[in-house]
Parts: sequence; structure tokens; C-alpha cells
Amino acid sequence: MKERLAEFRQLLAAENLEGFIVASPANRRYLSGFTGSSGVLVISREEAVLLTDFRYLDQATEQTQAYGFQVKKHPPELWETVAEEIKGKCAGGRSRWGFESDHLVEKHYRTLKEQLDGCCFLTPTEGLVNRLRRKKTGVELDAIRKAVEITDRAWARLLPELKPGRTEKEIAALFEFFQRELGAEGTAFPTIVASGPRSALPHGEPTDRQIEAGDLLTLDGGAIYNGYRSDFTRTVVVGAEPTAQQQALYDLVLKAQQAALAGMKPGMTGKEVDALAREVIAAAGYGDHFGHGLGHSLGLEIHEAPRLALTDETVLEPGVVYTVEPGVYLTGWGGIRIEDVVVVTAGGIENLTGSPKRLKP
Ligand SMILES: [Mn+2]
Repeated sequence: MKERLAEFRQLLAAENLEGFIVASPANRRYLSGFTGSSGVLVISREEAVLLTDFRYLDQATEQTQAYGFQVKKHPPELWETVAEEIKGKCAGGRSRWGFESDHLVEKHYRTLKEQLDGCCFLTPTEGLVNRLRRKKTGVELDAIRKAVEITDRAWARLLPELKPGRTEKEIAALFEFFQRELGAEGTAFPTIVASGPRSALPHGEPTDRQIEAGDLLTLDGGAIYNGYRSDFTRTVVVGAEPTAQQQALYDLVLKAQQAALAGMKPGMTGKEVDALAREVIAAAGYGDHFGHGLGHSLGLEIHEAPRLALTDETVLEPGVVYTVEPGVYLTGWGGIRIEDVVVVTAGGIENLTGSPKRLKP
């Protein structure tokens, strides 16, 4: 695992950075292997240090060894210690140290700036570690596969439990319980369950609403396995035959998803893949009702760059994992979304999600 540190140092050299401060939990875990909830990485050309507190010392030492980090305990003031650690490494007064502008809290930045004035320049960066995290290695893909499989199996167990009278909260709780029972470390994000007219809310939080026969029900959830996440959405009709309109809209969303799954391949941009699905929905007259991007990458975090979206120019590469999740939402009526997780291969994609796609399960 030391190669991650070596690759990151190559990036630092290319960016003309003498060192780097990692505050993001996901980047910290990716580079150092440390899974604890608190700690900062201080990475220079020569040394890589994880500063953490008493609670995590033994765990951190064990987890980071293979990644090439040494662990140091910080006194109560973490950010004062980070500054001290950098001071010892930035002789000369001209070195540039990078930090994550989207993760370093302003007051911690101020502490560093006061302490390091005249010693080094703090340089804001964005997405530097993410450049390494985009392409998943075999070990990472195995974890994602397992997380996806857990979610598929939890969904299969949940289907017979989807009955009129159950509340959205109960359904979310059952789904999360099944995932835990099947080996998940936790839920990838708070489970979305939205039924009836509420299914028009793309991110409807589960409520006490009781499911009624004939309701659309959208569940969007995922599992965590070895730190890696799955993401999954299905819409079904509960306790009745689908109406013609429900079926027509479902078929449209499915057709849009299939167009993207069949067409996406390395060399295309995220924007082009988004268009494959969006054009199908727009041609049917529902373009204004698909108001979010087609998909996003995921891994240690549920939403990672790059995306499949109107504005994403990133070129698809083998080894990058994406969700493909078109949806149509009609306020007051309901909504439909279907989401799979895929990995880009040499010639197209492999769909990791195995759950059937049927409006009437
Ligand atoms: Mn998603």
C-alpha cells in the first residue's frame, strides 16, 4: 500500500508542493489506511506522519504501517501540533504546502497561518487526492462488489415486506437491518424511502406516512463494506397492479437507463453519457422532470468525482465506478428512479448491480 504515498508524492512534485496537509477523513483513510474518526496527515517529501489522539494510537500504528506512515500522538491542541510538525520540515521559508480548500476548516487554517507565517506558503488545492482515488484497484473493486451484493440481497429480502400499512420509516429500518445482518458495516448514507406522491421528491426522507395499495415507492440506499459504498435505487408499485401511466413512465426511465448502460464506454465524457439517457427522457416530453445528473462516482465516499452530468467533461476510463440513475418526477403524482452501480471496462461497462427491474415485484 506504500505505492499510494509514492504516487501522491509524484503529484506533489508535479504541483510544486513541498508538503501536504490532509484533513478529509476519506483522503486520510485512502492514503494512510487509518479508519479512526480523528487525525491529520502531514506529508512531506521525506516523511509521512499521522497525528492522532490517545484513543487511536494502537489502532493507528497497526493500520498505517503498510502505508508508510508513522503515528504521533498530539497534545490536546491538534492544529498547533500540525503547525509544529510542519515547522520542523519547512526550512528556508519559501516552501509551498498544500491543503484541501474544500476540507480545511477556516479556524484551523488561521491557526496554521499564524504559526507558519514566514516559514511556508499555505497553498489551496482541490481534488488532488481524488485524482488517485478515481481509478479503483482490485482490492477496492472487491469491496464495492461486496457492498453492492449486500444491498441486492437486502432488497430481495425487503420485497415481501413491502405491504400497505407499513410506514416509510419502518421500511427504511428493515432495509438497513437486513444490510447489517448481511455483513454491512453501516449504511452508505441515510436511506431514502418515499411513497405515493412523496416519491416525486428525489431525496425524500422517510416519514410516518403509511403505504397505501397502488402507491409508487422509491427506495434509495446503500451499504458500506471495508469502507467502500454501494448505491442503489428501485421504484415499485405496492399492493396493486400498476396503472397505465405508472407503467409507461417506468418503461421510459428504464429505457433511458438502458440507453446509457448500453452506450457508455471509455473515451466518452461524463456529459456525453448523461446525454444518452437525457435524450430519451426529453424526446418523450419529460426533460424538465429529470432535474439531476445521470450519475456520480463513488467509493470511500458516496459522492465522488467525476460525474455523469451536463457539465462534466471528464473522459471515462477503465476502473472508474459510476452510478447510472435516471429519474422522472411529477409533483403531486410521484416519481420513478432506477439506479445501478457500474465499473468502466476496456470496451464498455460491467454492471455490478444484479437486482431485477420490475415495477410490480
Ligand atoms: Mn446515487
